[in-house]
Amino acid sequence: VVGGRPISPGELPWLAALKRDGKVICGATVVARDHLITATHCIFEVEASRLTVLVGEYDVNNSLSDGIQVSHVTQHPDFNRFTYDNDIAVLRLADPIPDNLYRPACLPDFDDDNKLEGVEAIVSGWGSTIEKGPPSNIPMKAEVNIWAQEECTGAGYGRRKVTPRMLCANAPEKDSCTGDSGGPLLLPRPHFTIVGIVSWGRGCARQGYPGVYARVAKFLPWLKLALRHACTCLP
Ligand code: 4AZ
Repeated sequence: VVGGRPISPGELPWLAALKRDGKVICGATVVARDHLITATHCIFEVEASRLTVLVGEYDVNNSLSDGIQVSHVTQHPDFNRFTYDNDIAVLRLADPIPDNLYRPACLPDFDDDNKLEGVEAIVSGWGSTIEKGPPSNIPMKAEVNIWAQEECTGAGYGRRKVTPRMLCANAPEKDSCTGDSGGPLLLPRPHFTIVGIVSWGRGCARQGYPGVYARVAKFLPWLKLALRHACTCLP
């Protein structure tokens, strides 16, 4: 996260770090006892056996555990590895998250979607704090504003298409960045609700190039199946 500040321990308990071969590669969001949401591009063609998630961790360089083993990955069947359309995936865990660490985020409801324009949301993660910088040991957060969809499709991205399954968000000098991918874009009210998944952008916090997120509300029917109806914070 560029232009953010450290979150305090326990402040965003649904924020998880995704590890591949023991190394943090992306963020993820807890939505049920044994399910998290992330970006498909984070785990594209990676076997579940190589993946673990850190839940309730703060300093990922001094983590208390190796993480919880991922038992199954559901990539979105229409993920496009060139355009990043449909960049969403569900991770199933081999063991449920322990009670004391379990605090899920909510999924949006359908009509939320057109109300998102102009709304302030929170992006968070262990990604770079400056473009091309190293990842952060502790999670950072920043407030960003969700763009009108027409503005986003007309943004500097030009030929690189922003599809209806995406949303744009930024604020001056604030953005998601490398390593934040797969993590949540959250609305704090009325409950912490995951409206976006960090997906792509051109650099970080560049003027005219907002962060692009998978638009979670577009995937609710698919998510309910992939989550096997296990989600405890459905609207
Ligand atoms: C990345 O490489 C990445 N500024 C994530 C988010 C953004 C850019 C790049 C958005 O994972």
